[in-house]
Amino acid sequence: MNDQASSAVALHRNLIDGRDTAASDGALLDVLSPIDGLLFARIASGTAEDVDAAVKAARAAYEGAWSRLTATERGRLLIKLAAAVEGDAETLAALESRDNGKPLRQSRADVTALARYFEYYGSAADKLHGEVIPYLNTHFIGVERVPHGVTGHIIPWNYPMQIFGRSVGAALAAGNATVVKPAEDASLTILRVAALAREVGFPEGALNIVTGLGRIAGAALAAHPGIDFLSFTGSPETGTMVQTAAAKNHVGVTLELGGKSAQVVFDDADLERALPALVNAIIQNGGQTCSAGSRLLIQRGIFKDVVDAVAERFRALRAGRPDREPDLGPMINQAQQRRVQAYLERAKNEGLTVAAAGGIASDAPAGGYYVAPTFFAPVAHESVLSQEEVFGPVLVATPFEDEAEAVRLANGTAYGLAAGVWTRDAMRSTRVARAMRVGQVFVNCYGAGGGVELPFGGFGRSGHGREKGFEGLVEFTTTRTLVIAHG
Ligand code: TXE
Repeated sequence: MNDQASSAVALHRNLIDGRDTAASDGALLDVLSPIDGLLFARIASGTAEDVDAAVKAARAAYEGAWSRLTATERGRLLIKLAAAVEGDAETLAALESRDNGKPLRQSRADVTALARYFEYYGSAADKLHGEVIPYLNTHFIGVERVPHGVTGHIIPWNYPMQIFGRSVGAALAAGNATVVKPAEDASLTILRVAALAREVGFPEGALNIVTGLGRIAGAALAAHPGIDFLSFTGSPETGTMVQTAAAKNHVGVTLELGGKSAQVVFDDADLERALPALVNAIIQNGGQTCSAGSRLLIQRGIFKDVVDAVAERFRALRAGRPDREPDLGPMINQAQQRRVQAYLERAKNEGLTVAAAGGIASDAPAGGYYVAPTFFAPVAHESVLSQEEVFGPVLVATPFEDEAEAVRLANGTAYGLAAGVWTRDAMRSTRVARAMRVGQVFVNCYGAGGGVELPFGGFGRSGHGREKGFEGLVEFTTTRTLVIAHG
């Protein structure tokens, strides 16, 4: 494994060309645990030189050992990696909770999803067919699906394992060689999984990991002329920089940039079923989820009742340390904690009504980055809290009169990632679901537990391109058309 337990503070190095490698200038970044704010590991602060070495290693693999494998052999390696991840599940989950702060049950769910991604894409690798096109009788036209070449993957900190699985798993299955830049706040599980990949026999250079700062290692990867395709999940601002860098090299990019997703609750909804899902959709992972259900749109006749019921649940919520199975853990870092607190302050200064707030567990360490979950109602659709992604445990509720207004409000932000529709009226549920300008709509449910098989991605400020499911595999390919004259 890639960690040297020389002292309490483990050192983790990059994986380049199959070897553990220090940053070219030897620089390290401190890794603080969000649970208590204490230093517990150090990672390499990757440089442009390291990124260049990783891209060259990936190119060599792409032109060498990696490309010599058949699709079936690539798939088998991914399936072996899925088994290795499952075998290492408890260690990975504990490491993720320490590094990221998420409750252990969420870390375990992330490990399961990661293994499923490798299994799903591994078993799909040799089913990625091309097609034959009817043309002149004198010609045979074949269209084959081919990998882009060397792909770059910039991963955020909120679901490191899941996002690594959906992006890198698909890219490898399609035959690309990969260079990955994990988030500086959550690199450790990705490094460990990469070490497992080496153990199960991935050829050197097929999977390279360069940790470090976004503005240095991330920017170098996005701009590297040796990269043939990029996958980015993170903030819209950084997404713009990544897409600009990709444009300069004329390569494609998928962007997954978060959301401000609405849950629309009609007055005939099954509230017993809806209420836990309405709360969980914003509390899961401390609200640091791109598809978090951060806005409730509630039909006016039941507005007060639903707000009261959600408020009651909110008051019982506790943020706490991951090993105590709290409702939510800490925010990822101090900057994110302050960002959420600033939104809360601003909302209060603007006179928004706090319908309910949860608390911070009494045994949560003082140095951790905890935030009490807060529910505001009623909140105007135009307010900052209704329009901007907070990425924390902050929920707003807005009343609506009728179906047309519900659709207008649900689609009324710059984002378009996910939506929920709660009604017993089957015709209406389908009509409203199909009017949502988002990549995924949930009817009488919310969230898909990873949703490995289900295409996912956004409209507008949520980004473009699709990940997960077979669509996500196709994104990591392009085509080559063969025009063969035979008569
Ligand atoms: O994101 P960044 P941050 C949103 C969420 C959050 C906000 C800020 O609203 O509050 O973004 O989070 C790398 N070139 N999401 O600052 O900067 C960085 O190292 C290339 C939504 O953490 O976008 C990390 O690996 N890469 C979201 C990744 O980009 C750069 C998940 C994401 O970091 C870079 C996370 C650069 N110049 C945050 N600068 C979602 N869609 O789920 C940084 N990076």
